Amino acid sequence: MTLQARPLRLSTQSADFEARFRQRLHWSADTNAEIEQRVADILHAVQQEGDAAVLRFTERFDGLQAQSLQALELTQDELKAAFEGLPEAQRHALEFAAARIRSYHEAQKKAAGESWSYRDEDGTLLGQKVTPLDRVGIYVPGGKAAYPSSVLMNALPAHVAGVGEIIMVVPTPRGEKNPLVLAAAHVAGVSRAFTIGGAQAVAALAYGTESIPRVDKITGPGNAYVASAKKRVFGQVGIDMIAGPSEILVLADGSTPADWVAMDLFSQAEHDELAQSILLCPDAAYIEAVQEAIDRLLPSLPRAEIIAKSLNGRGALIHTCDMEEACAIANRIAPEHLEVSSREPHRWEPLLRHAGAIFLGAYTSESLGDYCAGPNHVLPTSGTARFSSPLGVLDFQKRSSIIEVSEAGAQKLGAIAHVLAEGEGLQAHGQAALLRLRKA
Ligand code: HSO
Ligand code: ZN
Repeated sequence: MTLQARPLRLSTQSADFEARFRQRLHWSADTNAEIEQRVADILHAVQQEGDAAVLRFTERFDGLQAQSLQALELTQDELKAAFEGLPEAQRHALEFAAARIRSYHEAQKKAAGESWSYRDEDGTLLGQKVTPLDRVGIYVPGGKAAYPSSVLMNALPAHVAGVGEIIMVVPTPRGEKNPLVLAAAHVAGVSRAFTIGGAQAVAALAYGTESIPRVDKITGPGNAYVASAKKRVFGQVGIDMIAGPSEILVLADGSTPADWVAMDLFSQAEHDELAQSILLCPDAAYIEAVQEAIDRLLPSLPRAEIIAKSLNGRGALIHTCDMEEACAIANRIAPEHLEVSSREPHRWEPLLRHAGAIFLGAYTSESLGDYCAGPNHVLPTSGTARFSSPLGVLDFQKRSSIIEVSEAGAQKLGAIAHVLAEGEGLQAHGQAALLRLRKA
């Protein structure tokens, strides 16, 4: 049987567009009660028993046995050896990508992650002091979603932010290590790494055990167990986000070779059967050309089956009246990745408000952003780009307000504070302000 990928064909002009469009977009992270209960039990056990529980679950779920958790720690020498054992092309690619990701995040820190202050007319000093987190945990998935690039994307912004200690956990079923993941940890400057995963690793990072220090924030993607564990420990520690399946939206005016766009749609579809690839285009003939390219190019890809399932189940090729309407629909979708595959990307960019990352022009394939353009590839999914942002330096810092009131300032502010404190019935607040007023 030949594989076919036929994304849903929609036209904004057809009467049933709205209903079919909404149905195609719908996705819910259905929380499974059984998973929730198992995760709650694992968290509780790790909190109570520490290392012993982590070892027990690691043996049960990953088939990896060890005498102690220290035995599951990867040494810096081991990470370095993994790097040195790679072919030269891979070592170069990792270092090249890391350098660009580092530069981008350094620019981000300069623009938005520095302390600032000013003095008002009374000489009162007001400002914001930015400090890095002391210690963070980075969850790196194992198995089929083991992405060395994600190690770089999580660890490098933490490093640039100035985080004191970066602890990586990576599930390692039966002890089979992924050399590229270890090498990426070396390149990104991970401080300590453990071959543990699942809810038990999240628990160890959140609560701390005899061998694993408690962290302040946990970032990085994972399966349903990891997502559920991250949600549960939130509050005790910070978390980045709960990521859904990958998404790409291509906004095309018909000027990019159809093969390029078809491959870009595949590039996210190949992540996951639930990934979503959508094309928005005002040119009906071009949509035909992209479908033809899909048919022709798909069979050559090793992950054709995943791609076909993703495109058939969640993909769409949408014919719009014009580019303006395509931009409006893109904003409604608020995709993780938005490619503006147009001759005039800067004409459309001002109309685009909601997207995790915006890729401008025919040469900017989303895959370049996944690996080495520089910006982070950990992005808001499932429409959350309406209110959230890519992972970055700011996620590894926190801000403290700074207030130094001058004597003159205390006179003015004291009178105001006194009035408001009286209104709230809080006498000590009012008196603390009044005591500092100059006696007339
Ligand atoms: N596109 C994925 C990231 C990734 N792609 C890693 C390849 N490797 C989510 O943004
Ligand atoms: Zn990707």
